[in-house]
Amino acid sequence: MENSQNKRKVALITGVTGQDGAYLSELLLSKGYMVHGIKRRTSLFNTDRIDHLYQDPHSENSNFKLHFGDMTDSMNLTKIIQETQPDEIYNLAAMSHVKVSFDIPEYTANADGIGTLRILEAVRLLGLEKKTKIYQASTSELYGLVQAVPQSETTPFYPRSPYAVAKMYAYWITVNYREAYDMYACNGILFNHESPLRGETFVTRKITRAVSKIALGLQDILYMGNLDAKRDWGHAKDYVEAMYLILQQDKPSDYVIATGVTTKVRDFISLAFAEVGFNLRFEGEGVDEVGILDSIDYEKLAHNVELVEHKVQLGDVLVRVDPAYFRPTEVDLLIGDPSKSNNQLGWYPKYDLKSLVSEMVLADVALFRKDLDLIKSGHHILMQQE
Ligand code: NDP
Ligand code: GDR
Repeated sequence: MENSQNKRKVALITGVTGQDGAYLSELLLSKGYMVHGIKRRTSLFNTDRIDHLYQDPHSENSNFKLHFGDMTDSMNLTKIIQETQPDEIYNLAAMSHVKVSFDIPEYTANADGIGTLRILEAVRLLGLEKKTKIYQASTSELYGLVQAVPQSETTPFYPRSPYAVAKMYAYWITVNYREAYDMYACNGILFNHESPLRGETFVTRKITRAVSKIALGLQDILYMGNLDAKRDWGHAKDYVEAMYLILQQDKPSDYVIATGVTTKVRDFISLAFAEVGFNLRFEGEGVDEVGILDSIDYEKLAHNVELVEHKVQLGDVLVRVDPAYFRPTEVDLLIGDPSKSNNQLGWYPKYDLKSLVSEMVLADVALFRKDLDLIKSGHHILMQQE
């Protein structure tokens, strides 16, 4: 523990139930913080990712506390900030799905754009501008249509979705409050980061779930959108370390957090299938492109999936393109330049893509193995496809 009990730092995390919120909570608790999180009211519990951190709210020694709230409710946010008097706010809450933002653009602008303003303004109105440091979850989606690569803190933005446009407002209002009111407010411009806790509809998790289900005989085909998009993928565990470091500097600033390595969606698919011993070859073009099972590494299959029998045969089509997953405007190429965070924060990622893919696939195999056991014992399980 880095903070002693009587002067422990207080953090407030919006989006605490999300992928990053869960890893960041773990990190800050391990550093001795009192962690407050904002969760939305939902008709069923939505705290799966943080249930292991739960503490009895009646306990006086609790160092993890959840509050109901919403990024669209100024009064609620102001009240929580007033009550918790945080030293650090990590604003992670957002409607974070790029494709869905085309369906709900107004809500996305409200939660992701104006939501950030609500946090900044609450801190200012409560007179906390000298006490409370603010981290804003900015994104590589700001770069959008490629202007230059690799993308750094000085690369111009050209957002390509309602999500990215909302995040662009959030980026600049954070900079503006820093300059106008001398607040410690920073943007982490994070490139894609993934983990076994990644939401099921983001491409990496969609792939690792499908690979696991196909290997276990629970799914036949993986339907995909744009296979040519390139992303700079890192591990969420590494990226929440960067968030923390960004708020521990002498002066506030904005930082790109990335690995500097870019990979095509198609290659991520191949890597994920290879984890279970299935080697693919891709044939065809555009919407007619398919991924075919070319060979099987039986030793790997038995080692990672513990399966001797499986449903698929050599030559089976395991991947097809479905244009329903295409986006009206796409971001083709992201590759970050992390020099500033390397040099100023001393931040370097510990995971590479191979270890990330392996961890995700093995976690999903373990998850669906449980479902398989339930199905075998007569239970009905909904095999929803993302
Ligand atoms: P997730 O989608 O996993 O989590 C988003 C969190 O925001 C969830 O806790 C969600 O709650 C909450 N949330 C959504 N809308 C609201 C709202 N109106 N009010 C309150 N809470 C809300 O995202 P990640 O953890 O992956 O990402 C964290 C942040 O970082 C997001 O802002 C994202 O845009 C940004 N980002 C993510 C990157 C990535 O690669 N993961 C890269 C760059 C930026 P619920 O659980 O109820 O849905
Ligand atoms: P992204 O992540 O849009 O980069 O936003 P996502 O994983 O959704 O897409 C990455 C790329 O894969 C292509 N793609 C598909 N994507 C999905 N979701 N489903 C598919 O079937 C599919 N097929 C191909 C996409 O077109 C895209 O090019 C994520 C989010 O976490 C944001 O909140 C965050 O800001 C950025 O990363 C950095």
